[in-house]
Amino acid sequence: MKQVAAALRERVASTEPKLRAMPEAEAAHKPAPDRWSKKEILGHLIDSASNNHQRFVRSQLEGGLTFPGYEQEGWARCQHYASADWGLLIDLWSSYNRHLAEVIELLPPAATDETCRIGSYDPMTLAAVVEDYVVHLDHHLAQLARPVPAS
Ligand code: NI
Repeated sequence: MKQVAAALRERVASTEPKLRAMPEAEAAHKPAPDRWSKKEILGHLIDSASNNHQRFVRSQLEGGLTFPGYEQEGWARCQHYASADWGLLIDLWSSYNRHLAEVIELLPPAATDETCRIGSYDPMTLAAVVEDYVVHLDHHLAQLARPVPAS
């Protein structure tokens, strides 16, 4: 888990300055009416952080838990990420992930073997949930790094 924590810290350290340098207009640009802007993608990553935070903490206190999935479009819509303040989203995403890196680094080995059932997915160990968290993060960080076409 130490390596995953280090990888997560590295993602925040390398991404945060790029997000801060991105103009609000680029962050708010929707490539199509039914596609997410960069604000909405970063908001989705905050939702991923908050849902996984619950899994990382609760699985240490009580094993073998069942967690709800989260309906990503609804979460983004309810929280109005499309019109959220870009700086606030960056602050929240960066701080949340710095904290999650601490939580991950300090996970007791016994907890990482606990089984998590999430939504309709097959049961997986907490260690696999933690690893998937960073894989999912990388998928969306690649989207955030893509340039917005000039309009
Ligand atoms: Ni996603």
